[in-house]
Amino acid sequence: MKLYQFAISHFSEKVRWALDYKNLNYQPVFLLPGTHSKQIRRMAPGSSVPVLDHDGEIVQGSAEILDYLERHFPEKSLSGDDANSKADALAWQQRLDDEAGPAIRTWAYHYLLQRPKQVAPMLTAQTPVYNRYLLRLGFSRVDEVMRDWMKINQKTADKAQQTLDSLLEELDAAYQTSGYLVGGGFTLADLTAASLLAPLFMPEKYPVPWPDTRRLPAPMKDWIAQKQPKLARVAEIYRLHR
Ligand SMILES: N[C@@H](CCC(=O)N[C@@H](CS)C(=O)NCC(=O)O)C(=O)O
Repeated sequence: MKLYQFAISHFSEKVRWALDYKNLNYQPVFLLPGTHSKQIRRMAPGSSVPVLDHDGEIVQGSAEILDYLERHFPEKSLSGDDANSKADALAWQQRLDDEAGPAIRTWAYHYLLQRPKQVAPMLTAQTPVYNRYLLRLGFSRVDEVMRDWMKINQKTADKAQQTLDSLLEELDAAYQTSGYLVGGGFTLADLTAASLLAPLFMPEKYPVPWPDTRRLPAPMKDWIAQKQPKLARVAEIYRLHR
C-alpha cells in the first residue's frame, strides 16, 4: 500500500492513524502542496490528498479510505460494537470532516501564513529540504494562492473560530458521558476528532515541526491557550490511542 499525503494534512493524519492502528504496512509518499495536483490527478478524479493505492486499487478521501480499510482489514475495528454504533460513528465523522476540518484549516492558515518562517517548514515537512527554501523564496505568491484557493481572510477566519467554539463545546459535552464519542470505546469518531483538531494541541507524533506557540500571532496564541481545557479529552485520546 502507498499513501499519498501531505505531512501537514489533518485529513491525511486520519488515515496514517487508521493504518498504524491496524498494524498495516504502507509506504508513505509525502507530496508538496501545490505541486501535488498533477501527480494526484493522474490517479484520481480530484486533486486532494489523502489517496491510498492498494495494489493498484485507488481510493481518494479520508472517509472513503477508512471505510475501505474497515472492509478489507476488519481486525481492530474502528466502527464500534454494532450497527447502531457504526452509524453514530460515521455520522460524527461526516460532521467533523465537513465542519471541523475546513474550519481549522481556514483559521490556522490565516494566522500561520503571517509567519512564513514558521509555516514553510510545516508545509514542506518530510519532503526534500530545498523545498523549504524554494517556498520561502516564492512565499508571497504561495500566500496569495492559498488564501484565494481556500477563501482565507480575517472574516472567514473569524467565522471559522465561531464554528470551532461551538463544536468544541459540543464535543466536550459529548465526552463527559463515557470518555468516547460513541459507546464506551475508541472508534473512528474519536480518531477523526483527534486528528482534525490536532493542530490545536500539537501532538509530538504528528509529522511536522510545530511552531513555537510563543511566536504565533497574538489572536492565535491566545485562543489556543484559552481552548486547551476543552481540548483535554481529545488530546488524551490522541496520547492513548495513536
Ligand atoms: N474530504 C476530503 C478532504 C481532503 C482535503 O481537504 N485535503 C487537503 C489537504 S488537508 C488537500 O488535499 N488540498 C489540496 C487539494 O485539494 O488539491 C478528505 O477527507 O480526504
